[in-house]
Amino acid sequence: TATERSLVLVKPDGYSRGLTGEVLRRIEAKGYRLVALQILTPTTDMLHRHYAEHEGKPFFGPLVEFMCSGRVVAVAIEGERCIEGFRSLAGATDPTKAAPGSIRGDLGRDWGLAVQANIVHGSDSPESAERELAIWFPEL
Ligand code: YYY
Ligand code: MG
Repeated sequence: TATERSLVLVKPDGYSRGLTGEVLRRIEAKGYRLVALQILTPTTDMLHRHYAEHEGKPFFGPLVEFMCSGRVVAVAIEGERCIEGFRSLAGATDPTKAAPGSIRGDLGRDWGLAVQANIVHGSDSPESAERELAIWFPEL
């Protein structure tokens, strides 16, 4: 096992629905530490870098537009295997398919209305975490 850092984003739907505290509560209850936290409206430039792996996919444009439509809470977390652990807390990408008990499974709404909206983002690998943390927290 290894102490890792991961990037978590509370997306505009999560922030506007007042779910930030609930997401942070679950992260802390799991035993991960909050290392840095910022509330901001991201620029399209940041989002293009953040979601570079999805460039060219049909949902890329709507995803970037959604992500800069409002405030986002960026959180750097730290803990043993927290990259995989937070992905597990978040649940599957599609909120309807996400298991009950997960953030998306418990709190996410069906994608019928807004396909991009699934409350949270979490880095998916150590390489992604390092790359994404440098975008959102260059000072870390
Ligand atoms: O890592 P995760 O957020 O669970 O999913 P990704 O496959 O990396 O996709 C990033 C983001 O894009 C997802 O959270 C919602 C959105 N998205 C979408 O709008 N439509 C899809 N078919 C797949 C993903
Ligand atoms: Mg992803």
